[in-house]
Amino acid sequence: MNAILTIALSKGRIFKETLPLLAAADIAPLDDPETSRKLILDTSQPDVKLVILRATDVPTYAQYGAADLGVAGKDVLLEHGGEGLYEPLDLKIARCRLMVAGDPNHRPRLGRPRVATKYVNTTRRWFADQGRQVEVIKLYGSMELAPLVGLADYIVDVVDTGNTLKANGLAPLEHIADISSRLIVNKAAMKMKHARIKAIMAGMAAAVGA
Ligand code: PRT
Ligand code: MG
Repeated sequence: MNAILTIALSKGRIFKETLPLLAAADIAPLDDPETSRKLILDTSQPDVKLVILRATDVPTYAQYGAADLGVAGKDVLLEHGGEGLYEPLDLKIARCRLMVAGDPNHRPRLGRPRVATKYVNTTRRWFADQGRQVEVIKLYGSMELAPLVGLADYIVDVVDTGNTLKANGLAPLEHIADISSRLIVNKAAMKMKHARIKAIMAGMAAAVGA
């Protein structure tokens, strides 16, 4: 019997879009995380388990080896920093753009503009690299609200269709990065479980964009 191989995923769009890629590696979950309350899912391979996490926690589990593999958005990886992780495969799923957005008609306050975001590290880096002084305000969700109630002048968030911005009178202003989800691998696991991880990577890679 092989040691268990654990793959960390988040519910929602990443789970849905990763399923066909896992299928190409002969891995099918035996439960649906949207309806099951289980956080560890068995799969068609008895020695492969899926763990279902918040999207922002996926790199942390993989970094510490609590998961061998994971699927995480590049937005989440930029913010995490990627310590202890390899990022061998762009899965080209859950694509979007990381943007600075705001009300195009709003005049920023005097002094340092305020930027609300859950991506505080990436946001600090973006403005610091340009020598722009801003005050970064950490939020955990609904960033679009912040400019509407005067909490912030700008937000940094991921944008797909732009409909959420538009519905709130906001517009994309600056493009920070193109985002897609990446396969991540714990560095020690890549050595210790190399053959099995390589096989999974090959199966998923063959299905990317297919
Ligand atoms: O939702 P939860 O708080 O649990 O966590 P999460 O938002 O971090 O996870 P999830 O599952 O919503 O997103 C996982 C990953 O999907 C993100 O890390 C991104 O890499 C990627 N992704 C792709 C997106 C979007 N597209 C996206 N549109 N993540 C979030 N959104 C948001 C966007 O910010 C907006 O609020 O969806 C809303 C609709 O977007 P528009 O532009 O189409 O209106
Ligand atoms: Mg979400």
